[in-house]
Amino acid sequence: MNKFVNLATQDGVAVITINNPPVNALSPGVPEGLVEALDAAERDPSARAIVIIGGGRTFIAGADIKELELAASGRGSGPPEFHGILARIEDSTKPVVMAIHGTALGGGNEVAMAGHYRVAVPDAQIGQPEVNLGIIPGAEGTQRLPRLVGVAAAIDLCVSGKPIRAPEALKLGLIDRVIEGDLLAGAVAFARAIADKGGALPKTRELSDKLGSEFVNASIFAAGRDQARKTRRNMIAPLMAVDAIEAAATLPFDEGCKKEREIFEECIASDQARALIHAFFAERAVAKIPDIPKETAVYNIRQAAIIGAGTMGGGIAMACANAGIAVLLKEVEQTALDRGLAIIRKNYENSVKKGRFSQEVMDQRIALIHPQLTYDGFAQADLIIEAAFESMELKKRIFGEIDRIAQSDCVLASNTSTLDIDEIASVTSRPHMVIGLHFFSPANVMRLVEIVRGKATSREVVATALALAKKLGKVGVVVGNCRGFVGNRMMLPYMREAQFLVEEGATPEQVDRALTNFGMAMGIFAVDDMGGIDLAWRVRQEYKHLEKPGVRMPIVLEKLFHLGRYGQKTGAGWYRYDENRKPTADPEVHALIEKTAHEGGIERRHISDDEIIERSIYIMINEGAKILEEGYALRAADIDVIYLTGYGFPAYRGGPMWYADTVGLKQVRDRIREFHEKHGEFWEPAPLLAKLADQGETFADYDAAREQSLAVA
Ligand code: 3H9
Repeated sequence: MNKFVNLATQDGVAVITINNPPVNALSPGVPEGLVEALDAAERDPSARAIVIIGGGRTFIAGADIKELELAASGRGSGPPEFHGILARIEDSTKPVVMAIHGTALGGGNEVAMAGHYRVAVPDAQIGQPEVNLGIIPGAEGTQRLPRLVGVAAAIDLCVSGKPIRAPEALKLGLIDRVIEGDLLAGAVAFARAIADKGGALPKTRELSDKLGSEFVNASIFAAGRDQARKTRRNMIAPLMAVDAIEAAATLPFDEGCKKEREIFEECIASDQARALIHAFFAERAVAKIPDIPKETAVYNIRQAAIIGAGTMGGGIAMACANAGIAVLLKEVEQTALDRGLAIIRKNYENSVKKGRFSQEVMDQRIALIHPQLTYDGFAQADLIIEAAFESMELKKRIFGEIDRIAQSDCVLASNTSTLDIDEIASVTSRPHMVIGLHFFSPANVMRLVEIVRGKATSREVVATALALAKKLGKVGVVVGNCRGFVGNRMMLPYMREAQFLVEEGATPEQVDRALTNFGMAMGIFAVDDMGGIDLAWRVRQEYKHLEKPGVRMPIVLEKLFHLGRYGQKTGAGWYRYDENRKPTADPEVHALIEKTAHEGGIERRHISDDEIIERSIYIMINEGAKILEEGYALRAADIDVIYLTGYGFPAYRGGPMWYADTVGLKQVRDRIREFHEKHGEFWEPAPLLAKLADQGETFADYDAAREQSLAVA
């Protein structure tokens, strides 16, 4: 038909195949090809029914997000419009059967729902993930979905954005049959049977029996809006998706579609959609490293070995086992090993209880983790990850030991969060095999892995780390070897500024509330208490020699440490905790802060939430700009991905650097200059930030220019 759509006939059924790799997105040309193919199939007297199927690894994964990006930024000719193709499918005079494998997401599911029937292989995934892009289903999905699955399930699918597998879709009425074995053969046989049976063709838009009554729906919509507010805090699209589904339940189909379109267009023009679409592409761009082409050879990781069964080591072991990688887990003492394993077991048991996977899956995963006190079997490992205490001396000793044992092709990784990877590598005979794999706690859950590239790390080892991150279901971001790498290097000034803010007049609760209202997953003081004030104190001691004499540092944290207030684990830190670790404000901490301020000659004043946000977030942005200019992050977008996947930065703000662009770099620079004058040298403006602001450019412009120059190189 055209280069995207192919038409053939099989056993008296027209088979329309969509070929738009890699994910068969509905890019320009695909809908047109579909219409042509449908016309031809209807004209063909030998075809009694029509099957639409995806070529390659998937059905249709949605509208082309590049098109949406253009529409969101006001470029292009507006968002794509699929009304014509959907009506054309549904009005077909021959039965149309959608044959689904891989994913039918967003516009993909919307096309599928316009078919008269849907069949799918058992592991096919079907869903409406648009809210993850800051939009709602915009191709009649909010109108057809409740007609097929009912209002409550439609709300759940559209608000959560989570896909479901074929068996659940069958239960809900979203598909008509699960096909075991060959999908095309099964779909063709299904289509023939429908044609044999004859009769009227079911059109989703004409269904109404699952739309419910106004009385029953009232509580369902209220619950849906609650779910949206709770699980998608501060986000516009999930609430708007509920509005659109409400239109389905209260208006005729065509009017409901009009309403959906209005809401869709409002969403796509929002800052949130722009930020989330940026995040989507940024997450995929991080794997593109200019000097590491796709074809770079990677080491095959079948057997991993981990040193340290503490919180990090245990979490990394689970992440490996979850991906089917066998793990040797080594500790120095039996009690520590037992404790580590007990935590792993408990975590898995909780997942089984919550129905995330079966007991059988849990048993398989635990069986992949082999606890031990020796280096037995390490000689056969393909990857060794050291996850010991954060001490250079200890890490060097361990790397010396594993260098003597490991096979020559074994990747040697450290989970250090701050230490110099080159110094660690220097004690081995093979620095090219050494890399940092900085996982985030809990490592079985958090998606980020900072991949720290040392000066000698080989390209193959970096490529292996990226492939490993993908296999573990994580996002690997390659960063340079500077103090704290990217994430923690930006985190330190953020923490310090928050402490200055409380000394100057804010309270920990006010700072945390302002930050969570801004959208951070947790306030910074709550983070401190969770991570441990003792740990924060220890990290500070490692770098105390770098602090300049005469430059004032905040000191309340030191005082909390000396009082034994280590945070959640001791029941008290910046907050006081009950036995369920629920925090409350602590007057003792307030008194301590006031006393400290008084002793330091600091006059406390009212601090606004706006100042809290500016000082906390801009200091991070300023550090991010320095990191970027120094080359420790390849792109501003890489920094965004680090903060979105590892530090709880709100996705709908796109990450700190994207957020700076949306505020306007001139405004950010001007405020930083003011803070510099008022608060001193920690606020030294980053030259890159100042330059971009002077030129009226953004970090996104900087990335785009750099992408081009890197491609030329
Ligand atoms: C929508 O449908 C709106 C409608 O309701 C209404 C409109 C009016 N478009 O993720 P991967 C690219 S909104 C364009 O690494 P995986 C991706 O950038 C859409 N490109 O693979 C990457 O490119 P590159 C609703 C897309 O196997 C390559 O494909 N749908 C699209 O790990 C491989 O991607 C969604 O939100 C797209 N739709 O995961 C689904 N999708 O190689 C979004 C992917 O140059 N997609 N690309 O970096 C996904 O969730 C995953 O890509 C998927 C595959 C699960 C499909």
